[in-house]
Amino acid sequence: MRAARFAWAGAALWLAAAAALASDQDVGLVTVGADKFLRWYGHSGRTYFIQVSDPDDHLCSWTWAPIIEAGNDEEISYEVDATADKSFFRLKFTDQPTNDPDGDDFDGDGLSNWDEVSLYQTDPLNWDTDTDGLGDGWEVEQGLDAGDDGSVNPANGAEGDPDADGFSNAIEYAIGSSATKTSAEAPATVGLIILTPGS
Ligand SMILES: [Ca+2]
Ligand SMILES: [Ca+2]
Ligand SMILES: [Ca+2]
Ligand SMILES: [Ca+2]
Repeated sequence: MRAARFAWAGAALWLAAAAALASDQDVGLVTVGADKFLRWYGHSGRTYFIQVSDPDDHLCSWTWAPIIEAGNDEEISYEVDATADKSFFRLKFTDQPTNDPDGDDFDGDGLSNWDEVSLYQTDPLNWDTDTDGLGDGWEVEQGLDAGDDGSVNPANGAEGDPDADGFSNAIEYAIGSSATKTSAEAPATVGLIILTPGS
């Protein structure tokens, strides 16, 4: 288990399941001396992720913890510590088969599970974290914010056009061109062919 600490005091924990009932998990807070741990039963074949509530925006904004745990039919512990007034956590899991929980790409967006939670703060179980129709991997590749659907900065959403070439991100994504370079990769024209019945 990777070492990571998050503030904890008088908290709550939510479960979210990608492929199984949340009630199937038994999660608790365990105190050992001055240390505190989230502890749950790790089912074999199940992969676990943890989200931490943003202390400045509790229950609205969540951060992916840099941790991926594979269940092995034994308890899993994740250390947290108590420096904040309150903290909240979400345990997410999937039953997708894997021999490489870190290196696999569960949602098929081109980013490994580990890179999503440790580098990009994107959802490893959702190919389009901000639901703007642009895949996480493509947004990262293009330097767009995969956590902003355009409501913060329009350039990051489907209608954005950061390279000002007249083609929206949605179009560039659909045809596989660059959203940030007005290069030869970008389409010169978009044609519309109208078919009419023969006379
Ligand atoms: Ca992925
Ligand atoms: Ca993703
Ligand atoms: Ca997106
Ligand atoms: Ca975006």
